[in-house]
Amino acid sequence: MPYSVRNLAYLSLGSNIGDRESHLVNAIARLQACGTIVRVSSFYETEPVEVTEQAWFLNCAVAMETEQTPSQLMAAALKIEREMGRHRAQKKGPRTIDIDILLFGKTVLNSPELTIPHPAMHQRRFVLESLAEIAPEARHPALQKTIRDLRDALPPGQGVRRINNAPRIRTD
Ligand code: PH2
Ligand code: MG
Ligand code: MG
Repeated sequence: MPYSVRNLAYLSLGSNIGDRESHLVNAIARLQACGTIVRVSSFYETEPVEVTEQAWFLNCAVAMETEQTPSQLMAAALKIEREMGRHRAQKKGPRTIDIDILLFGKTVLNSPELTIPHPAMHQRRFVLESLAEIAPEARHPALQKTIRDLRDALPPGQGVRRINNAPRIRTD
């Protein structure tokens, strides 16, 4: 059998166009082709950050075990985005679905195509609240802090509201 490595990756998913909830559910279903989804956070209604003149997002965090490399997983995520009709009109602007790799095991990677950990994750409440729900003790391998500590260190601001009646996604 060929040698393979299984890694635990954390992803952030977001949508602010159309049926946002369906888009998150649909993207999670498609990601199952890339490995095993082990946890999905609640869905969060979140204030847009960085490009603020756009609709509020629905965001969630996903934990998955995968034998793919970071660049294979990123390519698969971009393909899912395209298949789900994402058009890249404006950087950080409105989108049907965005799938970002936050953490990939203990990997620290800075290539022109891909930066891991995600370069903005420690500044974004929508990322840290959803990720802290499923992995509070996970460690940012460059900053050497847990997700809970990064979340607690955020300055006030960036509205994030957990949705109570979001779909329960089975991971068993
Ligand atoms: N994604 C961005 C920029 N700003 N804001 C929220 N609330 N949620 C996002 O997913 C988001 C954002 C760039 O990918
Ligand atoms: Mg993004
Ligand atoms: Mg992205």
